[in-house]
Amino acid sequence: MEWLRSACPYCGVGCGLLAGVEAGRVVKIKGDPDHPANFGEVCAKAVFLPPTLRTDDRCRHPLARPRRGAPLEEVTWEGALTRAARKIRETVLRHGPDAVAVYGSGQLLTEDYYVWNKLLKGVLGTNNFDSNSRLCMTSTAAAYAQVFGADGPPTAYADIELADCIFLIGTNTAECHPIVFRRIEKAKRARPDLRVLVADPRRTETADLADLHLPLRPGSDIALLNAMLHVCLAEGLVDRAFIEAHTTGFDAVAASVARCTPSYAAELCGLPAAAIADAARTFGRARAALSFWAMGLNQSTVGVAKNTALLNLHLATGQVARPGAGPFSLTGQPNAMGGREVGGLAHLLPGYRSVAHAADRAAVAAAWGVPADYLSPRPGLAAVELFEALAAGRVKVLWVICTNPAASMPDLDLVERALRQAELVVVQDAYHPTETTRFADLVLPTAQWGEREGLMTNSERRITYLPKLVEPPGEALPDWQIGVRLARELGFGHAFSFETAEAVFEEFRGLTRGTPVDMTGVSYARLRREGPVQWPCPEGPAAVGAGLTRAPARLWGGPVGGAAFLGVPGARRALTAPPTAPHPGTARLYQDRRFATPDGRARFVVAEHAAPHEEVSSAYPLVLTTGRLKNQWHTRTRTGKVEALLKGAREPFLEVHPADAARLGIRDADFVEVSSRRGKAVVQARVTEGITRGTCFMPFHWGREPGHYKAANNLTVRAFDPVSKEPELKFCAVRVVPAGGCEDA
Ligand SMILES: Nc1nc2c(c(=O)[nH]1)N[C@H]1C(S)=C(S)[C@@H](COP(=O)(O)OP(=O)(O)OC[C@H]3O[C@@H](n4cnc5c(=O)[nH]c(N)nc54)[C@H](O)[C@@H]3O)O[C@H]1N2
Ligand SMILES: Nc1nc2c(c(=O)[nH]1)N[C@H]1C(S)=C(S)[C@@H](COP(=O)(O)OP(=O)(O)OC[C@H]3O[C@@H](n4cnc5c(=O)[nH]c(N)nc54)[C@H](O)[C@@H]3O)O[C@H]1N2
Ligand code: SF4
Ligand SMILES: [Mo]
Repeated sequence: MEWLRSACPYCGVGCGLLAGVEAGRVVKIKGDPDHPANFGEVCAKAVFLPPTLRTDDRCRHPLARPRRGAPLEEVTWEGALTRAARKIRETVLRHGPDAVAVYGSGQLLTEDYYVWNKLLKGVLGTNNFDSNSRLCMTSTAAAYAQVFGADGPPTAYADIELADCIFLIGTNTAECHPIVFRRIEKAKRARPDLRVLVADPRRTETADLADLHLPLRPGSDIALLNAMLHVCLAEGLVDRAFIEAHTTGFDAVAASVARCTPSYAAELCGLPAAAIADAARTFGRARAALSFWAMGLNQSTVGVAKNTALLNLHLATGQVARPGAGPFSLTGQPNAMGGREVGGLAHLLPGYRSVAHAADRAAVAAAWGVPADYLSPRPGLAAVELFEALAAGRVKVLWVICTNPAASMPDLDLVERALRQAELVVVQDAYHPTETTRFADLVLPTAQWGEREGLMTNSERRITYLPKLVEPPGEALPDWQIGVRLARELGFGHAFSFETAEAVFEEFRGLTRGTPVDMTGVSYARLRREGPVQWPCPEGPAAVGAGLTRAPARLWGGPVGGAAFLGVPGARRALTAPPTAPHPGTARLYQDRRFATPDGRARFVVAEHAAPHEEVSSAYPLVLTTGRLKNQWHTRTRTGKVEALLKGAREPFLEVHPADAARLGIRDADFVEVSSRRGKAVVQARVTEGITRGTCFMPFHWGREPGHYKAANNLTVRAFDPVSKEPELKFCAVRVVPAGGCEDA
């Protein structure tokens, strides 16, 4: 067996993996001891990758429906792409380019993203290229841009060992970013004075580690964070010198939190005022406070404001721009960061550029060899808008890549209507059937993890090279190659002459020069030789300064497993690099306290509490929040097929508080019917003290395929944040009653 380096295709921790390859198959996985994201640690999802790679339901050949309603039949690649190209050409001629859209995924590799983004925005002339990151990280990306002047988490995993307060808000790190969580646990064991605060309506495995758990009501985070800032102001825990020298807009924020006292917030949050004040003091007095967050903040109609409220707290207390301190968004998917870098959202262009800025469009147009006015200044349709436009008949052609919206989007009735209404639905997936391929006119088989090469960027901005380890099954192709073939079929071969993934990256990295995501110093050769690198990493010699780190080059060239620094947390090495050495990459942003805004100052942004989109009422008296389970990944196309990962996750369930259960006449393990204004689910109740009263929780891993009434997204609401357009997947109003026994579950 040969051991080869790669990285994990599941969560944004971005663990390095060693894949044991034998006779053309990946047969074993272990953690890569040399990878700075995990130092050899690995979680169960990654360990059980091998059985997911060669299942009977892998897509092996292109499939097409001769007409709507007919069964899918095997066709040639040429046949499939000719048909698709013909329909796209026809649609663009008749209805304009905005009648075509691609819906992609944070699980695509950087090269896949780049090719498809260029095809839509640079060739077809529509910005209708959005991705499932819209359901995930866009609230964070928008807040970073508002406050720091650019997207991008400023922190690094190595900060965990340097912090003395870790604030986990709206993240179930233990289940969703398990290797980061283990690192926090380890840090706490090593330094019992490290304070851990958790704000989550559920007492999760994450909350079990907390010195203080704040079981706030869903949707009340802004009140909590503003009250914490209020306490810091009242008790002199703010860093006036930092505010003065490096920020703008403080007075407006200070005024806005003046009335948000702990007792005011206590009311909204359902928390004791004293607990809020306690949390504020722990955060404000810390030498270095580090916060982590994920979907509990982002998936909200006030998702951006939840994020800016947290960033305000960091700025005001000076808990930012130094080692061990700062905000650290946990990216969900393995390459959602890469997607943001290449501009893989409907309002972005490569290199953190915006479709709305003329200079940004001009730079990209020049690189793509098209006239500057060719790129559309209008943001394309964001995920939810896209499905609404499809349902309304305004978008005719939808191309879905590496995501399963018929299970993962809110309000599945709308999604199914949209998919039926579309004139052409193409789904590019590694598996068939999925909830979404059921609606496809064309299903295109893709090479998945281990079957194609390319790059991914993890939560700490670290870029890892993933090699092709084995051949894909049947005729499956890498996602970027399908884009190139379609471009050639459409007559744009000259702009898509890429023969390798490396050639795609070479073009993209040129577009990052001088941008916040500069990776001109990164190449396939370097990543293969030296291992992963954190951007920014410009070409040319390193600027001598603080915060530069790299993995020891020798180890990456040497034999696998011989890690001299195995187990050394952080394996940091501050480099005073000789001026001729290549730039080593950047562990932390803004260490010189110059932010990416025009004046170099970070901006305070007023964030006010606002009620969620849906109010509870007598008809729908409970709040439903949704989320994840440790050993299942999203819509279960991989993890749902591994026996070892199904323990505790065979069927969906509903967590309900005992007081609510008693009132509703529900006992533990009873089947209950959960209804919202949009639909129904029928699941088993888990009566538990581990959820705040008035709230219930359902995992969203099940779509309608295993049974119509198992899908949490039958219930969820598609209202979204006005800035980030991220939908409110963490809050809708529901009614729960004992199931009558006659419902078709
Ligand atoms: N095992 C596993 N790991 C995963 C994934 C997976 O599918 N399975 N998916 C990956 C992806 S793409 C993502 S985006 C991440 C998501 O990672 P997380 O965001 O950590 O996961 P979730 O379970 O969606 O939600 C986290 C917590 O938010 C809490 N919450 C709900 N509403 C609120 C609120 O209003 N305020 C606060 N403060 N908390 C609230 C929920 O109770 C839940 O415990 O996980 C990644 N990792
Ligand atoms: N109610 C509720 N809904 C949610 C959320 C929530 O918290 N609550 N979270 C939201 C979030 S944060 C996210 S990120 C989304 C995730 O939702 P999805 O992206 O829909 O979920 P996945 O199951 O990861 O879908 C990935 C698809 O790509 C396929 N695939 C795997 N590898 C490859 C490949 O290499 N190429 C191609 N072309 N296909 C491949 C898989 O088989 C699968 O069908 O769900 C969102 N939906
Ligand atoms: S923590 Fe995330 S990246 Fe690491 S092995 Fe587990 S799923 Fe993969
Ligand atoms: Mo996500």
